[in-house]
Amino acid sequence: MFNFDELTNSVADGQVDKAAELTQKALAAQVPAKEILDKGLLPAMNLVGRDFESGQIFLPELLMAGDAMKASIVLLRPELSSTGAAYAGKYVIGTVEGDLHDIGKNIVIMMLEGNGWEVTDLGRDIPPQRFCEEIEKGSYDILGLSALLTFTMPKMPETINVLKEAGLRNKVKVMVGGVPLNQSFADQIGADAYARDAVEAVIKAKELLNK
Ligand code: B1M
Repeated sequence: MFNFDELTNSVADGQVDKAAELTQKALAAQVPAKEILDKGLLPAMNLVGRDFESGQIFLPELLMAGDAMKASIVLLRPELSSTGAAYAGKYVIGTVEGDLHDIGKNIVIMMLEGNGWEVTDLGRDIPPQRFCEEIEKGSYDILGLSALLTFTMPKMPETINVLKEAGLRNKVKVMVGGVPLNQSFADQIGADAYARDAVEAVIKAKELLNK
């Protein structure tokens, strides 16, 4: 039996090398990547999020935990994004302006790729105009916007407005996601879909194409 707690603690403690080593160990023991993510890695982010909020840890610790998370997730990528799935469509995604959180977005990308989507990742801290330029020049089915901070959420309606002003809103479906969001926010800003997590992002993306 693989010890998920040890992996969780190594990520939460920001031990980059140990976290990567334990992730390798889990993969070598044939633990499915999705299980490593759900049982070993994601709980670490909840742990540090809680400790940060209660003032038990500070930004440097948060940063180190984020680095350990990324070092582990990258090892899961080959399995999560390997695809036997048929081509699904073109998806462009980014984290909105002012927001540096990209771990969740990167997981969404891997799951989409694993389900046949061709994904362009614009990265993080992406201004509305940059999203707009990309939609103008590409032929994307879906634009995905991620935000993890309550104070960057307003960049989502701003991006949708910039698309409208450029006459591009009908060219692409807009999906939004990130921990502070919910369906009613998505409805309020005129997004076409809201996804709670990466698994739901895949389901909603498919639904959007069928609409
Ligand atoms: Co920050 N941070 N952080 N942080 N951080 C949060 C979000 C916070 C909730 C922590 C807390 O206080 N409990 C809090 C936000 C509070 C709020 O806004 N109300 C917070 C804060 C305050 C901050 C700073 C402001 C701290 C400071 O400077 N004083 C600062 C802001 C910097 C900035 O962005 N401008 C900051 C910085 C950072 C780090 C850079 C150190 C680091 C991020 C590293 C990185 O991403 N490269 C970090 C981290 C790691 C976190 C927590 C601990 C973990 C986030 C994470 O990766 N979760 C987080 C607390 C928490 O969430 N529990 C916290 C795991 C990830 C897999 O989940 O991102 O939710 P998540 O993604 C999910 C879903 O949300 C969804 O699917 C994903 C996978 O299932 N999803 C989508 C996401 N995007 C989607 C898009 C979709 C669909 C679904 O479609 C397009």
